[in-house]
Amino acid sequence: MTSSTSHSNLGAIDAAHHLHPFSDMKQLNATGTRIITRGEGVYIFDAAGKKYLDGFAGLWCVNIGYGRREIAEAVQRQMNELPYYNTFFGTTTPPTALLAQKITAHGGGVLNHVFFTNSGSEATDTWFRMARVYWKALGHPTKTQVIARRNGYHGSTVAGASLGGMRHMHEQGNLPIEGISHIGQPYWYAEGGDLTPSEFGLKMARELEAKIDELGEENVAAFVAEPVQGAGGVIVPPDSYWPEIARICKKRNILLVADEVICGFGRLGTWFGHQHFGFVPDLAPVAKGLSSGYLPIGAVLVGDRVARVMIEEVGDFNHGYTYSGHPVCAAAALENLRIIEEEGLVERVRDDIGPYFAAALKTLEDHEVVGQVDAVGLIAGIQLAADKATRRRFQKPDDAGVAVRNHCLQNGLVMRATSDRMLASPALVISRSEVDEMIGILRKGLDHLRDAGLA
Ligand code: PXG
Repeated sequence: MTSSTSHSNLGAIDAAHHLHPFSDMKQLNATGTRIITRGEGVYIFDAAGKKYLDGFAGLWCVNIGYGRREIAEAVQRQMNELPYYNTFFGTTTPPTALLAQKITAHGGGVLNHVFFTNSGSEATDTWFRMARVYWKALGHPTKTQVIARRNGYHGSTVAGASLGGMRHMHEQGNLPIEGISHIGQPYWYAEGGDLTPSEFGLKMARELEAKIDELGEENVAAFVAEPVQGAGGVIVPPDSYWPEIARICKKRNILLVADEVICGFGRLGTWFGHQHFGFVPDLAPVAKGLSSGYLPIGAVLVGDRVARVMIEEVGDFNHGYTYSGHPVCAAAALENLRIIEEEGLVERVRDDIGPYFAAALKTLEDHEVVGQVDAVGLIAGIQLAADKATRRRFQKPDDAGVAVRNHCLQNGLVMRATSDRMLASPALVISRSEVDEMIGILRKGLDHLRDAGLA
């Protein structure tokens, strides 16, 4: 399937038969699908041979970059040895057991167990049930409510889309389901008004306490949030936010769930995002960077407090997926984590390429249409602004983001736009010159927006 004729056929076949996630299908059928055929390092190539710097690591997941033969070889070895066996009813497979050990070795001494899933969404559904089962086993059957955040993202299953705080998702499928409520997000630039970021961080954290009071502490099971909110626009909370959230969860005796699906496995320059912010969650769903997207696998990291109850009081958790801990996916993930460890990628993000990336992006703050750059490790949100001095946003924020995103794409850079924030999340192996290339193309996209005359 490499000739351009077969690829043009593929475009038509795809349009005729494939319903895509989060895509305007009518528009897609008119414009055609982009077919990506190859990847190497931080670059991807389309069917026409055009090269793009992937500033987004696939969908925030290809942490070790594309084209790592070691993963392909590990997968092939496992395929030949044992392509499938399950982890139900008291069995396991070697890569699955070793993967559980390797993940928990980075869990700071408290996240010592994992439950395997195939995706971040399934990890969400898993901890959601587990949190309720935990409280019931402890004799608190009314502790079932879960509090999440407006504009958060936790996946597309029914629990995931309900916990997420995206209105356009709730509108489809009569969501959220019962037992879920949302508080505000720590998005200072847009919602902080005259407060300092630090004051605003405390204010937003205290919305959690107010919500617990409203629902009654005896009815609340857990609070969930992403350490850095990803799909919602890379919203980096003020420093005051997480310590206050952790304090409230502890004082009010509710489980703290850190959704590490994007932040896990080095993205923030720590193994997990909560380590960057200095708090310890009770449960932490992961996926994406666990296998760098080479094969689908997710998990829930389970802290000692919950694990003890699940093992000693619950015993049999009636939950699991045919492919929980799939040996081939586990072999890919194991090899991925070996690469991250042996190449020191987490430390590289923390000490070298992360600070370089942040400093290089900060140079964009001199641009007329950039209000603020938020960068931690190798994740960044670039806030577009119609008037920097007053933090005034474009009247049609989505149009502003799309204008920059499309210009970047034409010029060989994949970026994502959430409304008027440009999101970057490159592979952890990106070099300094590739960061420079990325920012050069992005700057041209920003020039294009400035010259487009949007108000
Ligand atoms: N939690 C978080 C924080 C995520 O970002 C999920 C859970 C769900 O994971 P799965 O593996 O079920 O997709 C995610 C996924 C985007 C985008 O456009 C983001 C995600 C997925 C697809 C697109 O930013 N995040």
